Amino acid sequence: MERWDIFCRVVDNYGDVGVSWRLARALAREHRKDVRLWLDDVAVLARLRPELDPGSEGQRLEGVEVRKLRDTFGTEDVADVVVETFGCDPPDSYVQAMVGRAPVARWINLEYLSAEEWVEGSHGLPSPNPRLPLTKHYFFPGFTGRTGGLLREADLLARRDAFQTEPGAQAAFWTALTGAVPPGGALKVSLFSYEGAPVAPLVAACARLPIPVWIVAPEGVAARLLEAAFETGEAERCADLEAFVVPFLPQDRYDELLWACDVNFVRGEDSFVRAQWAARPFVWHIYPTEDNAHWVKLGAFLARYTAGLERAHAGAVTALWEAWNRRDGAPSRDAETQAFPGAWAEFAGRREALEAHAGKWAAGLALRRDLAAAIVDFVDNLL
Ligand code: TRH
Repeated sequence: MERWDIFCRVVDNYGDVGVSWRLARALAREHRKDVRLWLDDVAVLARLRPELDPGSEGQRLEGVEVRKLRDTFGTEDVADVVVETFGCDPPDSYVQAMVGRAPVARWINLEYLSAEEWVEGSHGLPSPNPRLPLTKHYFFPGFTGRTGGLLREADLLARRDAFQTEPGAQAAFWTALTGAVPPGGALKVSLFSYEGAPVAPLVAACARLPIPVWIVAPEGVAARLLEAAFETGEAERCADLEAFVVPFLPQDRYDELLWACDVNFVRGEDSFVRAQWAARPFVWHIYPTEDNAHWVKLGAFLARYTAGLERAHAGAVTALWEAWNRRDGAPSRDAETQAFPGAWAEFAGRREALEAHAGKWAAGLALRRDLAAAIVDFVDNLL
């Protein structure tokens, strides 16, 4: 069995680990690789996979050997394929040990996801190590055939379709999650965001819709913003508006929340991709970067995502995404409060067309090879 070592150092939040775990599991489960996932902070993965012991130095889950990162490695430790995620660099002693290994290990850097054009030109490029006789190859996820594609488990879309076409499965999910089943015709909204998201204006705008609305936020930033919206009186509970803060979900159950809702507010990288596979309208809170480069990333994805949409629908998506990411530069609270309801009402009012588009978008992406298959193929061709 080919040995793969995947290294991940937690920057912050959950996405680095969320993506690394998905890749490790797919390689073990679908490509029969002998995979070790080296994490500097196992506790973060244990949040997504509560079966894991956060304090363990080594444990197995779904065919993956989850290891706490250490400093010392020898040549015999070096795998056939080494994947560093998001440029995290394996430990120095591991890189040194790679020099002595024959045949030389194939070394991949799995980069962050972006819809920007330049990614296609950079995907697969070699980068010789400046000091050692080693070469690392850059592997970029993406939305086109000239990138590494997106993580997508082999059974994901079949499980999604079974859930979304089976009212009993949805009722069971809602009952287990909230103790109740949403009223017929209710608009179900999931919330996962960074600080600064205009959650209070969203809740106030939901209360103005002529239909029942259920808002569900797993514990974290969005849940705190949701509770604050009511505590500050910016939003009032009313007969047709239910808001639930639920425990942070195991990663595979979070997919079910995305499948069960009508609109999903997601963030970062992994939930952003999972919302696309859910084939439901979604709003992306992009990870803000100091240099404001995230606006370019947001615009690049919106351009691809809205290309197939009627202009009016595309405008509604763009307006809500920009308001959610405060493109208008965090206007004064009253301006934002006025602007938001309009953007939300426009978006919510076009839900049927946007859901059809979301289904087409997911189906289009699913025509491409998934990222795990692509990375296996890529390293096989390096031999
Ligand atoms: O947590 P994030 O903000 O992670 C971010 C991104 O990865 C970003 O690219 C990176 O630069 C930054 O970290 C450092 O968002 P993301 O990527 O969606 O990861 C969240 C993970 O948590 C994802 O795998 C889904 C999972 N999740 C659950 O398992 N249960 C839950 O209840 C929720 C809300 C999320």
